[in-house]
This record gives sequence, structure tokens and C-alpha cells, in this order.
Amino acid sequence: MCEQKKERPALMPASACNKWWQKAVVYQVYPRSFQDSSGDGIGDLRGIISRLDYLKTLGVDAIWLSPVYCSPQDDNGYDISDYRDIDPMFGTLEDMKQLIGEAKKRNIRIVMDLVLNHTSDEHRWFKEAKKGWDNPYHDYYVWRDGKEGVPPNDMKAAFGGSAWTWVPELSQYYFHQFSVKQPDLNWDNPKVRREIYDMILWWMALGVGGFRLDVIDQIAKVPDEKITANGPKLHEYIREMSRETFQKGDLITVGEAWGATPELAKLYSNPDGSEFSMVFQFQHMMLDQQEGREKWDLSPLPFVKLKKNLAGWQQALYGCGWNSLFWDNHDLPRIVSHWGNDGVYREKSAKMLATILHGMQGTPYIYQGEELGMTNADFESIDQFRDIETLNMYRERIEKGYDPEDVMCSVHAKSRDNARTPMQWDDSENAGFTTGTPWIGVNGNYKTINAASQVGRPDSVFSYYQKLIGLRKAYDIFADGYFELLMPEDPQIFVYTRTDEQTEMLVYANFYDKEADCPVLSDWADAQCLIANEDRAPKRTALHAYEAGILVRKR
Ligand code: TEU
Repeated sequence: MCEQKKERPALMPASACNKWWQKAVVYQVYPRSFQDSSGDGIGDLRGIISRLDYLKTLGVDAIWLSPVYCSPQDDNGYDISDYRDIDPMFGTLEDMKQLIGEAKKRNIRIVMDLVLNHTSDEHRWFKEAKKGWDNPYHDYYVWRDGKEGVPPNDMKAAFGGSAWTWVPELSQYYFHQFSVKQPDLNWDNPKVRREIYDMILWWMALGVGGFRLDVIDQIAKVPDEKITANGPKLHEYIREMSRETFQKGDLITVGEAWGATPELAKLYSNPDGSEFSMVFQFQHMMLDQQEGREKWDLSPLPFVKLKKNLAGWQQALYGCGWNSLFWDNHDLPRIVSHWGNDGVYREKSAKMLATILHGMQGTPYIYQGEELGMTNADFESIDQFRDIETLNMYRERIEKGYDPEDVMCSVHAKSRDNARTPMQWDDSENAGFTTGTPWIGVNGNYKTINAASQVGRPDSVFSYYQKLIGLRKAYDIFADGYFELLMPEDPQIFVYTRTDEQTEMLVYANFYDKEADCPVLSDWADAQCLIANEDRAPKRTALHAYEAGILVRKR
């Protein structure tokens, strides 16, 4: 894990951050849960189009769309059966073109989610591949000879069971890091890589603004050596892909890399543009799981480690890489429930978490509903959950004899469905998400937590996010300022400075529900307050529960 450096390096000039995505804020849409327009209970592209003005009001520059390609939906679209068409559940290719065009009119770019590590087993390539060893598509996937019941090794799939599945017709196993319906592509085959590049170019020609690359650190696997992430050829393949595709446009590209360290992130996000714009790394999000165990094995958040970890990333990539900033996505629990407080301090803690995140250097990502302070799902029984990962884990652990109450405790804390309940638009039936029966339950708190009650209300979580986004546009220091963590050992206060040639900024927060003193504030009594979740007399250094804000002054 990385920690903060002792000495401040030479400050970089503001002109060093001149790429559009360095000042951008990205909004993630999980299409099946965003807005349904057809009444079938599943969100769709026309639904998204109808909400573009909402996103424009929020002020975001790009929308990352979780996959909308044709898919049997074994893993909610992360199992693609046709990369060049839209699943009828979401609409048509015409709708997609319209979405790109309507977003462009509002200066919003559409970022597609590329799942390149695997396809669906219903993809034409895999259906062909299964026909015989001599089929031209056979080598598109990862096969090993073997005997039925004796897989090549003991590797496990992320969604439970072996990573090897037997195909009797071929007397071979295929490799899959995720579900049995997500066979891994063989990136060592140059034909596979070419097919992928052509497909990416095809989407670029349709005018998309960028790509998020699903589990990209796992594409160069070497299963015989049990290597999944960070295989030896990974960066060779990424550079080739970038050269053949992304570099031909002015795109934002963000790779999902659970196995990234700051050193690796410097390669991925090299300012020379040879790989991606940035990566999603997850070290900070994994701090509250038991070391060496699964995400379901909970332990309390080590707050001091969290601060030092984020500080380490900020400093390691300064001037030689670029961070992505996020608390939430479709795989993670809702941050306000997870590390904030979804009780009486819901709004206050949601704003506090937003302040810390948006004050840092990098490109912030907002996951749908985060800007409203939406909370974890309120489901009571396992039957209400839909996610393959959650359901498989539940079954496996119950079979192994775990206490069902403990298993449900993990589900409530970490299930991916926590973030997948429908977007809460208003207090009408089904929160305005659908006129039909929603594919997954709407959170019962939608009557109090919804967009209609927040847009235009000056003290809402929505307005706070809107303001933060505006500040990032108005002040260069959000993009270029050097980060320094203050009071690193303090068990409650998260406070840091950002410094550039002209300006300095202080971001302060109390991460907990008890008052705590933040003495450094006394040095900033003359500074201007850019934003705060509570008025504070300049001399007051005691921070109330979840209090946070940002101060700025000339140097
Ligand atoms: O997630 C990668 C991934 O590793 C997650 O499955 C992660 O392990 C898990 O959610 C946290 O425990 C990406 C996508 O974001 C996810 O939705 C897909 O299911 C997965 O890849 C497979 O494509």
C-alpha cells in the first residue's frame, strides 16, 4: 500500500491538465434500473433520452452506460452475444444513435462499456468454437484437453465453482473467470484482437465519446500458471489496442483494474496516451474486508488507512498519471449506507463523502442516485435479490453450513443489488421508474428520497453535487493542485490541501457522527468558503457530525 511522500515536488503548470476529461465529471447509468419508457419494468435507451435534461441540469460531461448490447443477461449485460447491436430489451441501434445525438446536443458524451475479457456463451463466436477443434473460431477461446471430472487445475470462477467447464462434444474444458455463460476470450490469438479493434472503431464511427473497459487487467491471463490479473503480455495488448483504436479519437478511456497498484496505474494512465486515460482501481474499496478473504467477510473500515491510501494514490500519480475518483458503482454498495450514515445524517454524510471525493485530483464518477443520497436496498429476504454473484454466494455458503443470518448480513452490506434498485425519480408509484412491474424492487424510501424533491431545493444533496461539479469547472486547482494530507493519524478528521502556482485549497471533513476538532482550520480563517454542508464561523475549529467543506485562498 502506498503512503504519502515527505517532500512536495515542483508544482505543475495549469496547462499540464489540458485534456477535456481532466476537467470532466462522468455519470454512470445502469440502464436496466434508470428509466423505463416501455412499461416492461426494465429501463431502456428511450428512458435515458427522456432524462438527459436532468443530467444536463446536474452538469455532467459524459455518461458511462453499463452494457446495452445483445445479451442473454446472465450477468445483466456483462455477457455479450453481439457487440454491434442493442438488446431489444433496451431498444434498437436507432435508439442508440439518437441517444448519442441527443446527448451531443447537450454537450454530453456517451461512454460505452466494453467487455473484452469474455463474451456470452451465446455469442456466435462461441457457438462456432464449440463445433470442433478445426473450426476457425475454436481458438477464439481458451481450451484445455482433459478428462471429464478432472479439470486442468483448481482455479475458481468469480461467481462460484470451477473456472473450467467441460464440453463433452469436444472432450475439452473452456476457461471462464466469471460465470459458465461467460467464456474467456483468447487474447493471444491475433484474430480475436483484430475483431475487437474493428468493433471498437465501428463504435467510434458512431460517435461515442469513450469507453470503460471491463476487467481489462484480466485479459492476458495464463491459466496454466494460474495467472489471471496482470499477465505478462497485458500492457503489450493494451498498447496495441490503444494505437489501433483509441488514439484515433479524442476519447476518455478508463480501464477497470482491480489488481492495479500506483506503479501499474502509471503505465495504464501514462500521459503520453499510449494506454488509457485512467483506470478504476479498488484498493480503497477493499480496505474493509478481512485480509486475504472474500469481500463478504466484513471488517470495520480502517479510517486512517483509507486516508493514507487515497493520499498515496494522489501523490504517486501527480504529473505522471491520472486518477479516477469514485465511491460507488453498480458492483458496490451505496456509499452513504456503507461509509456514511443512512439514518438521521443521510444528507449530511452524503455531502461529506462527495466533498472528500470531488476535492481530489482525478476525474470523478457519480453513480446514478448517488447525487440524491440513495441508500442500500431495503430487501429482507434473499428472494428479493437478483444478482448472480449474490445468489451463487448465498447458495454456496448455506451449503457449506454457514449461519444464514451471517450470510444475510454480508448480503445486506455488500450485495451488488444494493446499488441496482430503480432510480428514484419522484414519489409516484414505483418512484416514476416504470408503469409496469420493476425487474427488481424499488427501495421503500422513494417517497422521501427522490429527484423531484431535490432538484431546485438549494440544500439538497442534488444541489450540492451540482455545485461541486460547477466548482471543478470554475477553478483549475481542482484539476492541477498538488495533494497533501494533513492530520494523517487523526481517527475522525479527513483534511487535505491542494496547491497550485496561484492558489491553495483546504478540504475538510469529519467522517463520523461525533464532534471532533480540526485545529488546522484556524490557519484558514481568512479564506473564502467555496462550498460547505453547514455554515461555519471562520474561527470555529470543532467540526460537527459529518461536517465538511472546501476553502480557497490566493497564495
Ligand atoms: O466487475 C469485475 C469484478 O471483478 C466484479 O465481479 C467484482 O469482482 C465483484 O463485483 C465485486 O465482488 C466487472 C463488472 O463491473 C461486473 O458487473 C461484471 O459482473 C464483471 O466484470 C464480469 O464482466
